[in-house]
Amino acid sequence: MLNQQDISRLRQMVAEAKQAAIVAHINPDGDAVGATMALQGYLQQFHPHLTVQAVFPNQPPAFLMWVEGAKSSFCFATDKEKTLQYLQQCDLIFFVDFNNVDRLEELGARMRHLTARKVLIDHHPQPDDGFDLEFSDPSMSATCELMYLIMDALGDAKKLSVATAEALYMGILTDTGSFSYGIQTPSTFRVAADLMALGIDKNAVASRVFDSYSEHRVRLLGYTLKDKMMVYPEHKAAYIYLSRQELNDYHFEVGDTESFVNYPLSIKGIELSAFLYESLDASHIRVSLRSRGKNISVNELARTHFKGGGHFNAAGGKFFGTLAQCCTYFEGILQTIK
Ligand SMILES: [Mn+2]
Repeated sequence: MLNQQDISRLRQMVAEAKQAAIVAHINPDGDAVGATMALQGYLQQFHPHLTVQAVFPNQPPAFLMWVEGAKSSFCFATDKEKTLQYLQQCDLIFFVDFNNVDRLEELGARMRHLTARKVLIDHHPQPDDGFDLEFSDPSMSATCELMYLIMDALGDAKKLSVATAEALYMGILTDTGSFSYGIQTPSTFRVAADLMALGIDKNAVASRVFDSYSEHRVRLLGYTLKDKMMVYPEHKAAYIYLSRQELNDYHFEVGDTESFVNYPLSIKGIELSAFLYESLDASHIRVSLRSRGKNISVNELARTHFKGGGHFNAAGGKFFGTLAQCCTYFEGILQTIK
């Protein structure tokens, strides 16, 4: 629940600031890009005294970049000096859709000494300390849902631009798998209804996000499900795994494997799914985890075994070793799950 005191403090912090940045997590997804660009659009519209800039630790996938303002966002991975220079001059920094500065990797380390006020807006459990103001609510389906409610509490929701509303809608749409999971309260549907009333083209948003894959991506999915999926009905689990070579064979681009991890869950009786794949620089294995229902917390699984975290039903982490070792390790974990 939003409390009026936090909203007043936010209003005051924005009024007092001159230069702000909005920073999302590494490998930005639809919710991260949507929340970041919506907040930027909102601040530009309602608080024009403020210079504001979206900052992504690395490049978001192309199918998210249609959102207004996204193309002029800063990308730390490709332009470190410009990004750091901008951040150094900020007196206000928003952190959206994550709650642990470690998730920014190198950018996080480079930001530690900054003295700007820090505001968290996020829906993951167990937020870190160290923020000056926290909007953290794991009952939200998406950071974009929370972001809308904050804008509403500030009294501005009815005047949002269509572009801002579409960015927010994209975040809810992607974080809930088109309104099929992660929704815990009726609030999600109320927010979606409000966004629709603002005039968004919801079919066009869905189409831009979900119908813009390359042929290579669709073939990679086919290959993965046919040849690279292990199913363990006795453990109600399945996983898929890909090497860097296989990703390269299918001309992998950022975002191509987004949502792959959800496919094994569409098998009847499977409650736990993992996607294990070699990182870009082959230094480690990226681990993406999903579960269905209330039996398995992949947040706990990721925290215990893969130096990561996330939500009860969706989380991620890392494994340091080879892909084969990671598969064996994961199979070992399955033995411990009833
Ligand atoms: Mn999210």
